[in-house]
Amino acid sequence: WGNLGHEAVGYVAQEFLAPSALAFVQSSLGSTYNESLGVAATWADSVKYTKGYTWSAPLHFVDAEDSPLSGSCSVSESRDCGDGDCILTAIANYTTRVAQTSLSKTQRQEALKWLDHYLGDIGQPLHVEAYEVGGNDIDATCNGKSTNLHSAWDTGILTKNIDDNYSSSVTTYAAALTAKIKSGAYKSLADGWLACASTTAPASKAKARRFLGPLSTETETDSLVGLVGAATPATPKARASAAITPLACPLVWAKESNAYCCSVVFTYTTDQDLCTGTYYTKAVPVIDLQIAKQGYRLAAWLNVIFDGDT
Ligand code: DCM
Ligand code: DCM
Ligand code: DCM
Ligand code: ZN
Ligand code: ZN
Repeated sequence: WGNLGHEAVGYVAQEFLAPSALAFVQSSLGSTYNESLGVAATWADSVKYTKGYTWSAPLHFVDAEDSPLSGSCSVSESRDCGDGDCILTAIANYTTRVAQTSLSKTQRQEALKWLDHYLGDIGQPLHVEAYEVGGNDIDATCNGKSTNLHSAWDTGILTKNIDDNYSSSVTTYAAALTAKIKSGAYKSLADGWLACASTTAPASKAKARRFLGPLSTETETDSLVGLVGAATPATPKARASAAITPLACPLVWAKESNAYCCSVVFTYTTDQDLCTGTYYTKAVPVIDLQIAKQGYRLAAWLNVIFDGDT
């Protein structure tokens, strides 16, 4: 997402934090970010191309090598994140680090800001799609202006929706999504959004074994959970060789998001303007849902980490 999408995810999440998660968010982000996940959500993009942070650029997405134009959408960790450098492993890494009391305040604040951002990006269907560089290489038109498919989904469609229906105010938009979760059309769905909320369960035993090597059979389950939550190796070199085990939930969210590539994202016709008419009308409810859902999931994720809630 662009800034508006990320801010909306953060502002929605802020409304659902349990006491200990809220206290950590407020003290960690501080006045620099107005103690708000909404304000802090765009930090990850602001540093992406700056010195010392270029390693983070591939962590904003996972290139799912599926065939959305043939109606075949899928995400596979071994196929799509084999090098361990994608949004799935990034969420696992920063889930461990945000709770790691041995890290500095700055490192834990950064871990929070990465989670704030990546739990948003994983809900953008084209951040879970390899085809044409996640749609970046597909020319598109939005409101009569030349752009690309990825950018229309990150920014163009959402900007028009917020301009037209929410007085160009992202906080008004986030408040509307929050109200839909608390008492509106999303209320009956929200529980289902948290069907996956374990911050420790590995994506699969087989996958963990591939990343971590053979484990003794009798203690396999415990070892896996322990390793997922284990302290991160200290040196960059050690980190590089000890790949992070992906977690079950980010993969679930990624599959849900990627499925929209088949059902909606690639259903435009030649020369169709993506930010008006039938395509826009189809895309807006998906974008609203994905942003609301990821905001709610971000809160639940932090609540599990800091309050032990489910
Ligand atoms: N690093 C890592 N795993 C991450 C993020 C960063 O191992 N998820 C490493 C890469 C670099 C160091 O941290 O060794 C910081 O990056 P740089 O050296 O580019 O400043
Ligand atoms: N992006 C993506 N998948 C890729 C490459 C990039 O989802 N394989 C995203 C990251 C940014 C946007 O596309 O949101 C533009 O990428 P960049 O800034 O790297 O050009
Ligand atoms: N880093 C990270 N994830 C890790 C380990 C490190 O993002 N698992 C980042 C934090 C620091 C940088 O890499 O910005 C260098 O880390 P260190 O100071 O631990 O070498
Ligand atoms: Zn993007
Ligand atoms: Zn991003």
